[in-house]
Amino acid sequence: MTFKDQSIKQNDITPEGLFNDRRKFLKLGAAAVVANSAIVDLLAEDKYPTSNLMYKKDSNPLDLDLNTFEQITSYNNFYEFSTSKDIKKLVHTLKPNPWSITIDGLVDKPFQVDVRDLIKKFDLEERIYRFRCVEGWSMVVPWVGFELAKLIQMAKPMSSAKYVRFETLYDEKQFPDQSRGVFGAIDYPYVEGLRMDEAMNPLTLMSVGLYGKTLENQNGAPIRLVIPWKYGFKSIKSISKITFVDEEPLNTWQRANKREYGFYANVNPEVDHPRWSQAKERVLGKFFKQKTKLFNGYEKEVGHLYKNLDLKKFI
Ligand SMILES: Nc1nc2c(c(=O)[nH]1)N[C@H]1C(S)=C(S)[C@@H](COP(=O)(O)O)O[C@H]1N2
Ligand SMILES: [Mo]
Repeated sequence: MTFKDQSIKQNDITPEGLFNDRRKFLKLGAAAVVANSAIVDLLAEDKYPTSNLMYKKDSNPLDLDLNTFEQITSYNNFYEFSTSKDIKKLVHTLKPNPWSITIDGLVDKPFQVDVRDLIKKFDLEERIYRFRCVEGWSMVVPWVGFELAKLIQMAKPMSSAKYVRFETLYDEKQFPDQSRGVFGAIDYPYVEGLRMDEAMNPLTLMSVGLYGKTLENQNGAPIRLVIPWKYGFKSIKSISKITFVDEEPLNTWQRANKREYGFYANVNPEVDHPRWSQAKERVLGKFFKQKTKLFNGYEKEVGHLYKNLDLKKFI
């Protein structure tokens, strides 16, 4: 059994459990461990609970200052549990393993797969990205995942597929706020969407982990989207369905309040939200605000996608 298979089989064991049983972990295969510098770093520094993901490390060329694991996992938006930021204490009802995900719609190869099997099909990589919420806070996160483009290639979309629509699992037992129905904050299941070229952009990530280990429930376990140049609400959590469609999907926040939210949600310091200026942001853990950048600093990579779009109109 390869190290990768073994680590996936051991998903039921918490990373903390593995960490406490370090000798057992090391016995999984010295060669495999040595081959993975990220894991070696973690073991050497004793900094984080041991990873159960194997991935290629990001060299952090922009020299971004990472937020801590504690910060990233303790200040969250996840309305299926609560409108508060203290989601961590509520997420024990979410059971991310096993977890089935369906790929359907305008594709030649629709399929249904367990997330653990899906992960095995791709080489995972770390992506250190800025992450900016429309509420005016931001952070830098070392995500682990694979490019959405790779999954799209696997599904073989038809030429009529112009958009990709994502849905969070609907299960009132796992997500307590879903049962509040019309009295809840938003309609469920949570829905998001991307234009096909946005979905195919190499920055667009399907994330299955952060800081080297599988996602915490509060961050959208077991699989979530990460689109670093768009406001955080586009990065839909705990995905159970991905559908290829020919029309622009009506995403949850646009549906809730069309005046405040649109489909694109590109980070733009010059277009204010009715309740929040977008000119500046507070990085979690920092006292002074910093200037927000167009496309969250990823203009070089994604600016071309919006050459013919009025960014003031298409919010
Ligand atoms: N299903 C679902 N996905 C979601 C949300 C949510 O409430 N439900 N909140 C969004 C918002 S507003 C933000 S800012 C990010 C927060 O991600 P994080 O908690 O991992 O930082 O998740 C996004 N994805
Ligand atoms: Mo957000």
